[in-house]
This record gives sequence, structure tokens and C-alpha cells, in this order.
Amino acid sequence: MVDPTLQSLFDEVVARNPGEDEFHQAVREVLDSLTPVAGKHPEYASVIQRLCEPERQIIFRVPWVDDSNTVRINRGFRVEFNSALGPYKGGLRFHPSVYLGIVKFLGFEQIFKNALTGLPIGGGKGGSDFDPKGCSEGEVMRFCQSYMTELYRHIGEYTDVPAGDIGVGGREVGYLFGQYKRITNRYESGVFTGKGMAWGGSQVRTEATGFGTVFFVEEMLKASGQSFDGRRVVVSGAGNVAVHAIEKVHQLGGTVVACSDSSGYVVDEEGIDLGLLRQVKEVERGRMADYVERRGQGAHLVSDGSIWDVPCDVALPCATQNELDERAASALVHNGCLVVAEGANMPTTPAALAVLREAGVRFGPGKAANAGGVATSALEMQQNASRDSWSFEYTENRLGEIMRGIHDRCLETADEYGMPDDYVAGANIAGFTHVADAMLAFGVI
Ligand code: NDP
Ligand code: 2IT
Repeated sequence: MVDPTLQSLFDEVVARNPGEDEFHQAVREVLDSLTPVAGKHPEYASVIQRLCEPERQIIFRVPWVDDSNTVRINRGFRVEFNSALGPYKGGLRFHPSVYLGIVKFLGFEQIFKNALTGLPIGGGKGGSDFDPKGCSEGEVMRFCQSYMTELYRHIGEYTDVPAGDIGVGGREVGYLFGQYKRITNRYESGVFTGKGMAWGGSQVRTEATGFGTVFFVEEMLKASGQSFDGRRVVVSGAGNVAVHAIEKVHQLGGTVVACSDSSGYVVDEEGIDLGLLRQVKEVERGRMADYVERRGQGAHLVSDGSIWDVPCDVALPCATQNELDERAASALVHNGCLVVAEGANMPTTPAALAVLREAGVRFGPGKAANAGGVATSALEMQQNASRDSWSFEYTENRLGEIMRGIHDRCLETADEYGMPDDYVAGANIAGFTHVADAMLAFGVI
């Protein structure tokens, strides 16, 4: 890091949070971007230090009973990172890899992402090391109910508003919200987002992260005189974000030729068959091999390679953190990739980002590119607060406007600080200054 004050703040974060590699990585990336800000505004130094310390961290036991009557124990987390702009807002992740360092990296990123949306939401994240894979419906329900039996006392529509993330979709949100309602005896719709349409959900929330990412890339392409039309696109993952990114790319005239899950990736030169993919992944909760088997000739599965070896014009990592490494970035550059944008949170390693930058590949960081999900969550909260519900078309237009606004804010901020076309710097600085100004106004709290 160039700035010695920022370097010492970073060293302190590492020393105070040992072993939390992903959190260090997320902090480092933001602090790296803040060098020009720290030079201009020394008054922000104490804010940066406070921003790196969550306002509150909750870790709890989640006991549940599996189908064979065995007691199982998982660990639950909720990190309430920053409430300068609104109630803590951010998803819950259920995945065996979850530990405090993952929840803190996600919560930290969420602060800046949420600020970028321009909507009144603070930053938080939560989850558990529970693995829903292979669990029965009853086991997932009992786990969710036990998790909420502790979480309910910490959340509320004006306090902390969770939503989904990896391993937490509509089914889990239903069980979680249902248990909250039962324990509190309140129909408090605004306490959770990503709800079903029959019980307070918003149109477009399910699609929002994937759609929003593609809207963002559309703007990136436009900024260099291009479009999606006729482009080859690779999307990693096959979950909520990936599926809706694929849908929107196809609507805009591009072709998604590969997608993946943790069992491998599929190449389908004709374009991924979205109907079949959704049937396999969302209805049957199957694997990529099931897609290939049903799709027949033309599609093939690669179970031990990197999806980033598939040549493409646009690459959209939509699975998980650090899935696109230096070697993958080199392969993308070698194959002439024009744009990489993060549908997932922090999927690109710092070394990979350096390779893409060096080669002049346009890069959309997750804080900006995937902000459409949480932005639409904030629209869901607005609808809940006014006991209203908007049409699909109106809500999608709002999402499109928000994504174009974020795109332009990134470029304008990057320009203002002398780093044209650097979306990473633009997103980090614009998000940071918004939160920092609110924190300065509040005094030392
Ligand atoms: P889902 O659980 O719906 O899907 C996740 C997908 O990524 C699955 O295909 C999964 O494969 C794959 N995946 C997850 N972990 C790994 C891993 N360790 N290695 C390889 N593949 C993996 O989650 P989402 O689509 O909701 O989330 C995807 C990403 O987008 C995450 O980074 C999340 O934080 C981010 N995001 C999500 C938002 C949302 O609104 N849902 C909003 C903004 C960002 P498998 O099923 O085999 O595990
Ligand atoms: O990473 C994210 O932005 C999300 N998982 C969505 C959070 C939300 O509150 O909608």
C-alpha cells in the first residue's frame, strides 16, 4: 500500500483479526483504492479505522435434530457491520465453508455496495456452516427454525434486515420468516427480503442480482461502443445469480456457452438451455451431469478443469469468492475476453485482477455489478413499508435505473480521482465517501 497511514491501519486489521484471510483481502482492496482520498481528506482516517470494526458480531449455537434422530450442532453468525445509512442489510449464507472471516468479508463489502445503491441501507451479513446439500426438506426446515430461534432477537425492520445468499433461497426464507412471525407474534414484512410473492415479496427480487449484473455490463459495453448482441458469454455457477444472468444475456442477444456448479462445468455451444437448467437445478436440485445427460449431444461436462478456459467475450463469475485466479485471468486474456464483471462477491483474486488490469480488460467489481440484488431488497422494504406492491415492469425499470446510476457514479468518481475507467476505484471511493460523510456527521460513535 502506498499510503503509510492506510498501511498501518491495514496492519492493525490483520493483527486484530487473525486467520480471517477473506476479510483481510476485502479490507485491503478497499484501502488500496482509498489512497487518493486519504491524501485529500485526512479527516477520514479515523472513520476508516472505525469502518473496519463491526458495530456488533453475534455468534451462536444452532442445535437441530436430523432425520435419524441425531442431535446436530452448527454455528450461526450475524455480523452487524455498519448502520450509518440505514438498518443493517445483507444476506445469510448457508455453506460448510462459512466461518467468521467469510461473514466479515461479506459484511464489509456490503457496506460499500449498499451505499452505492443510493438507498437507505446499512451493511451486515450472516449465515451458518450448515450444509443444506443432501438434507431432507424436514431437516432444512428444522435447521432454519432453530437458527431463527436465536436470530430473531437481533433483527427487525428498523434494526437488521436479512435476505438470501448462497444456500439460502425462497424455501429457506419461507422457513426463517415463518419462525420469526411465530416467535414475535408480529407480521413484520420488512424484517426480511426475498420473500415469496404471496407473503410480502417483491417482483424481480429473485431475478435482481443476475439481471442487475447484466444491466451493469450492458453499460460497460456501451461505454466502449459495444453491446451484448452476438457476444459469447461464460457464467460460472448455476444458482440464483447465474441463472438470471443467463436469462438476461439471452434476452439481450448474447449467448451463454458455459456454466457450472461445484461438480464441474458444462459447455453448450448452442447456448445454455435455460428451461432445462432451471428444471435440473431449481426443481430437482440436481447436478450439472444431469443437465448434460438430458441435453444430449452438443453439451459436454468437464469435471476437473477451469470454466475460464472456455473462450468468451464476457466473463461473469457468479458462484463464489476467489473462483477466478491468476491462471484463469491469463486464459481469459489469451482468449480475447473484453469484460469481466462480478455477479458473485469477491470471485476474482487480487493477482487475477492485476492480470486483467494489465491487459486492459474492463472489470466490474461485485460491489457495483451485483448491487442489483440488495437494491431490489430495498425496493421490497419500500413496498412493505407502504403496504403496496409494484408490477414486474415498474420494478425492473427501477432496477435498470439504479444499475445505470451505479455505473455512472463509478466512472465519474474514478475520473474525479484521476483514474479513468477504473471501476474498482470508483466503486470503493464512491461507496466509502457516502458512508464516511454520514459517520463524520454522527460524531464519534
Ligand atoms: P446459490 O446458492 O443460489 O448458488 C451458488 C452457486 O455457486 C451454485 O451453483 C454452487 O454450486 C456454486 N458454488 C457455491 N460455492 C461453491 C464453491 N465453493 N465452489 C464451486 N462452486 C460453488 O447462491 P447465489 O447464486 O445466491 O450466490 C452466488 C454468488 O453471488 C455468491 O458469491 C453470493 O454472495 C453472490 N450474491 C448473491 C446475491 C443474491 O441476491 N442471491 C446478491 C449479490 C451477490 P453447488 O450447488 O454445487 O454448491
Ligand atoms: O450479497 C448480497 O448483496 C446479497 N446476498 C443480497 C443481500 C440482500 O439483502 O438482498
